[in-house]
This record gives sequence, structure tokens and C-alpha cells, in this order.
Amino acid sequence: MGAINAVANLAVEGDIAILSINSPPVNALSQAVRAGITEGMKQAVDNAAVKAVVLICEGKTFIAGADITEFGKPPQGPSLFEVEDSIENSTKPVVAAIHGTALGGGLEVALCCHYRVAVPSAKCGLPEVHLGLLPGAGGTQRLPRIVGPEAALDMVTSGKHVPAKWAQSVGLVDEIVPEGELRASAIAFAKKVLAENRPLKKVRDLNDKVAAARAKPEIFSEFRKANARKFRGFLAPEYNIRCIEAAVNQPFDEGIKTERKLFMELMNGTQSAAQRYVFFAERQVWKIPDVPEDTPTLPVKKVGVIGAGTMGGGISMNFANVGIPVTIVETKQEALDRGFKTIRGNYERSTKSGKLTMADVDQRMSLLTPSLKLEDLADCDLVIEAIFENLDVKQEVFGKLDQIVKQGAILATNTSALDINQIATAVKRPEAVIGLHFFSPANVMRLLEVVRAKHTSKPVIATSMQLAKKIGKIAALVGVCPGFVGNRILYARSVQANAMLMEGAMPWDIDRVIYDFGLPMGPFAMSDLAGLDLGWIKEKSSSSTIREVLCEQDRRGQKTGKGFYDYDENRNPKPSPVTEQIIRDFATKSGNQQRKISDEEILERCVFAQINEGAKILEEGIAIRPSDIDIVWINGYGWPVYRGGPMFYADTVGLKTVVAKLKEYGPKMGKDFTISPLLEKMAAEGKRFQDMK
Ligand code: TC6
Repeated sequence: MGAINAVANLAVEGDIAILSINSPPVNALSQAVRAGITEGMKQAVDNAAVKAVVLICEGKTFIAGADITEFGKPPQGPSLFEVEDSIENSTKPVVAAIHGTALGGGLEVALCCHYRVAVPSAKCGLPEVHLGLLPGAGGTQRLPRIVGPEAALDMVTSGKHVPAKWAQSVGLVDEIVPEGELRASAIAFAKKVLAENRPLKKVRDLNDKVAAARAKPEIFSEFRKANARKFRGFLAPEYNIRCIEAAVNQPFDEGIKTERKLFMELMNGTQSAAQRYVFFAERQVWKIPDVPEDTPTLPVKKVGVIGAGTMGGGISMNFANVGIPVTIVETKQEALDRGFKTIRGNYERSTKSGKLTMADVDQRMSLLTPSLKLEDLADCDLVIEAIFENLDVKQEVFGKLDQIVKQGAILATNTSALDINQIATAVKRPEAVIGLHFFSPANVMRLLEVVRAKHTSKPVIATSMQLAKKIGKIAALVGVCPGFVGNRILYARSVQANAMLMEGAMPWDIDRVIYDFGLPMGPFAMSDLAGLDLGWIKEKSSSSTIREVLCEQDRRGQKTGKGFYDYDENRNPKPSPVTEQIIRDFATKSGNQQRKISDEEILERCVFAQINEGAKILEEGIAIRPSDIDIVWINGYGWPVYRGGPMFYADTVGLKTVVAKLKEYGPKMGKDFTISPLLEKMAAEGKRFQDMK
């Protein structure tokens, strides 16, 4: 007894063996953990003094799943199935003692134990779907045998973590034990099992719930129908559903075979590779090479926001949501009143879905203080300017803030278009200036571009990143350039989309291709949603672009019922013959020969132009790494996760192909278009973005 290997230990107390795993950070099922469990189980079973086994983990969590870093590498024994067999076939009862999260392979191992106890804060889940996978170690066959196929369908396709209490109510957990007393309680539970001579309960033998579901085959078709929109484009949810169907319709061992086959298909496919890449990209994005984790941060206890418009209001809500008071400054009382009304309205809408109570709404509103004076921001730790995009006005505001706001505070701008280095010239403390580019609606969108200006200090960067995490955002650190990362890449796409209108494609052709690729909408539907008159001034309109002509005809987007599309009363878009004529006239006038443009060309010109811009961004050092660009496009623009972001997608196409195609399209790409030297070099050397260090 004692140490089994570097990560597993077997202790014996009386007639109970305690097999504990200690493999930080999350006790994932690495080869060492798998070996530790199988060997530990063997020793426990072989030891005549041992009558029952408790499987427990050290650190912050029970086993949080298979070790994702081992995926794609040659498998090393023992396999997860061998681990499970060593537990399930044990002649002595095994009790899983769960704290933190029992996830994926971790829950599958727990499901092979004969009993499960958990502390109240513990959670269980099968989140493989988020990695483009399914629970491939028996999870899809065992889970429905306990919770029933309907709850299992929900769990495996959503990947949600269910709380211990719910788990107990359906029999997934046998007993809830006091917080902080897991070890002793699990031992006591094991003793009770022995004393009561309880059977070696195997989940695989439970059949009632799956048998009952055989009478209602419609649950599967109904579930697919109800979730079709949510699952669009993803393979994994459908494969998970098929596995639950197999659990209902096939004997256990056959079901396991089906699960195995479907698991391997997913594992070897591009979607799962993309989703696993995104899992690590989301964690990597927080790491900044020259701003180490121990960089001092500034305490942010009070925030000031300038501007109570759509952006300012949404930004303020983020802080109120986590209990940080915000003073919102406007120039006019009406604007303040309007802004506060909108914020309250947004919060009240959340009460309808049950996310908030009216008491929550009042509490959050009480953290927001309206003001007409910049002076009220004097004691703020962070001030975010969210007024309209005009450099002179912003510089004036920053100049005033420099006089008013206490030293040590962060002065941030939410600009999406202006040069932050220029804004910073207005203050005597440029090291305090940073960009916090929220995406609209700022209280909903997960992405935050944190923009590092020339003089921004490291503590200001570290504090901004930490704060972003606190308010639930995913933040990417980017440098100053027109459009930063997200909008700069968007612009590269819109140049191609607009050029193709002139060459013969219609807005709905381009939008359809982009939508089918997996984005929530194409560029023209997006323009209609945002409003075509953004930045358009009627008096200065000179009919020089399609957009201007549309605005001149009061086709200003969804809000006027027509833009590139015609909209019905429910805002459903229809291709518009008027727009089509405007485009054709425009093309003729400007001497363009219209032609049929293939879907392939539409997609390649749009997406490859984005990849090319991403490569330029990397070569200029505007983004730290390719995966940060992918994080921006997934979280800010709805790029489909299963395609991993534009840079990962480039790897799947092959950089050689991307470059060859861009060259083939040549002059059509536009007179200002150039191929990124970095992209060309990487293509020539046969490299991939995901290997870039
Ligand atoms: C599976 O089980 C399939 C089974 C079928 C097989 C046939 N592996 O998220 P955090 C790392 S699929 C390796 O910041 P938290 C993570 O990269 C798996 N590494 O912490 C990070 O490393 P860094 C199903 C992993 O407290 C560190 O741990 N399971 C794994 O906010 C801390 O992570 C899942 O999908 C892993 N499985 O959240 C669960 N998990 O410090 C995935 C984490 O070097 N994990 N790391 O950057 C999670 O959801 C969360 O990590 C958490 C902890 C809830 C467990």
C-alpha cells in the first residue's frame, strides 16, 4: 500500500481502501492516472483485508475528463476501458467520492463505480460535445440507464454540468455528504454498503428507463426538430443523439460498439480537431508573453462610463452585474434618462426568462449613478469613454479626464475606429490609456478586444485582462491599427463582397454562401441589421456607392423595412428586385461586365481575404498568436466553432491552396490587395498557423 505511482495512492483504513488521485490541475485521465487506477484497483482487490474501495481525488476537482492533450497521439495503455473494467468488475464495492466537477471520462469512470457520493457543490456532466465528440467510454450507454433517455439527450448535447442535488434526485448520485467532509463521509458510506450487504450495483444492468423509452420513439425526432437551429452545422450533437438511440434500441454491448464507431468518426474528423483547438485557444488567449501572471494589478472598485448610449449602457451593465458601482456621465439629462430607461428595460427583460428577479434588477440599478459632470469621475479606478467616434472630441474628453481623475486610474476608450495613440497624446499619463473595445450589444457579446497602445503600462494591461475575466468576457490583447483585429478582418471581407456585387453576385447569393459556411448571417444581412445609414449624411450623399443610393431611397436597413433586402412585418428578409436593379445599374454605369459567380469563388474570395488579413495582422504584431485571431472571430462575429476560426480553417484548407487561389483571383481581389509575405512564406515552407509559436 502507499504510492502506486506519481499520481495515485492507495491507503487502507480498517477494511476500506482509499484510492486517491492527485494529478493537477484537473486530475484528467492521463496515462499515469489510468495506470494508477488500474494498478490501485488490482492491489485493493488482491488485498484480503480490503472489503470496499473509495475512489477520490485531491485538489480542486474529481476527474475532469480524458486528458485532451493526449488526443491525436499514439494511445498508451491501459485504455480508459481497462480502467472502467477494473472498477466495474471489481468483486468489492467501489464508491466514487465526487467534489468539484466529474466531467466526461471522469463521470464515465464514476458511472462504473457501484455507488457515488458527492458534496453539495459538486457537478456532473458529459461536455464532450463541446470538443466535437461524444462520451466514448460508455457514457452514452450508461447515463440514459440512470437518468432516462430524455434527460440524457439534454445532457450529452448541451454538455451542461448538473448540480449534485439534481443528480441525486435521479439516482446519478446516491448520497449527498457534507461539504468539506468528503473523505470521511465516503468511507462511512462504504462501510454502510458493507454493513447492509448491498449488492454490487452495475449501471449497465439497469434497463427500466431505456426499455420504457422504446414505446416512445418520437422523443428523438422531436428532440432533433426542437434543436435543429442550435445544432446547425455541428456533427457532434447528432452523433450523441444516435448513441442515446442506440442505448434505447440495442443491448448494452451492441450500444457500446455503436458508440465506439461514432466516437472514432468524430475523433478523426476536422470538426473535433477544430473544437479541441478552440478549447486550448480560449485558455491561451489570456497569456501575454511580456505581461507575466505576477504583474501587479490595480484594484477596480468603482468604474466611470462616459456616454449613456447603446454602448455606454451595455458596458455599464457588465460591471453592475458583478457588483461594481458605475457612474455614468452624459451631457444632457434627456440622454441620461433615456440611457437608464434602456438599461432598466434590458434587465427587466431578463426577469421574463427567469434569469433575474425584480429584486436583482433593483439591486443592479442601485449600483448605477447618473451624472452630468465629469468631475464625478474623480475617484473612479477605471473610466471608459463611450461617446461617438470623433478624434477631436475624444481628445478633449481625455484632456479633461487627465485633470479630474485620480492618478493610478485607468483611462480607457471604447473606440472601434480611432487611433488610440492619438487619443493618448491628450493626457500627461499615456501609460494609463488603453482601448476596451466592447462588441454590441456590450452586455451580451462575449468578446472584448483589449487594445494596447504604444505607452500602455503592463499593470494596466494585466488589470484590464483580469477585469474582463471577472465580467465574464473572453478578452484578446491586440495592438493599434485601423479596425484592430476583428473589424480589420471584417473589412477585408466586405471589400470582396462589395466587389462581387459589381461583378454579378447578388447580396442574397453572397449571404447564403456565408450562412451555409456556418456564420449566423452574411455581410449584407448584417449591414441591414446594423443600419445602412451608419455614418451616412444625407446632405453629403453623392450616389457614389450602392449603399448611398440605397439610403437615398430610404432603404436604410431593417429599421426602415428595406435595405439590401425587403422585410416583412416579422423582419423576414426577401431578395429585393429594387436592390437588384440598383446594383445592375451601378455595375453598368461603372463599366463592369456582370457574370455568374460560383459559390466556391464567393466563399474563397471572402474567407481567403480574411485569412490574408489575419496573416498581415500577425506579421505586424497586432495579434499575439493566430489562435487569438480565431478567438476574436468566433466570439465577436459568430465564426462557427467547428471550423476553428479563420486561421485554423486556413490550415485545414492548406496554406499553399490559399495562396494559389488568391493568386488565381489576382486583379479581381482589388487594386489595393496584396498577399501577405508571411502567408506566402509559410505556404512555401509547408507550415501551419497552429504550429506557430
Ligand atoms: C473526455 O473525457 C472524453 C472521453 C472519451 C474517451 C474515450 N485535459 O479550465 P481551466 C487544463 S473529453 C487536459 O482554466 P477551471 C486546462 O487546459 C474531456 N487538460 O480551470 C488548463 O491548463 P493551463 C471532457 C485539461 O477551474 C487547466 O487545466 N472534459 C483538461 O476554470 C485549468 O483549466 C472536459 O471537456 C483536460 N480534460 O475549470 C472538461 N481540462 O492552466 C474540460 C482542463 O495550462 N475542462 N485542462 O491553461 C473544463 O471544463 C475545465 O477545465 C474545468 C476547470 C471545469 C474542469
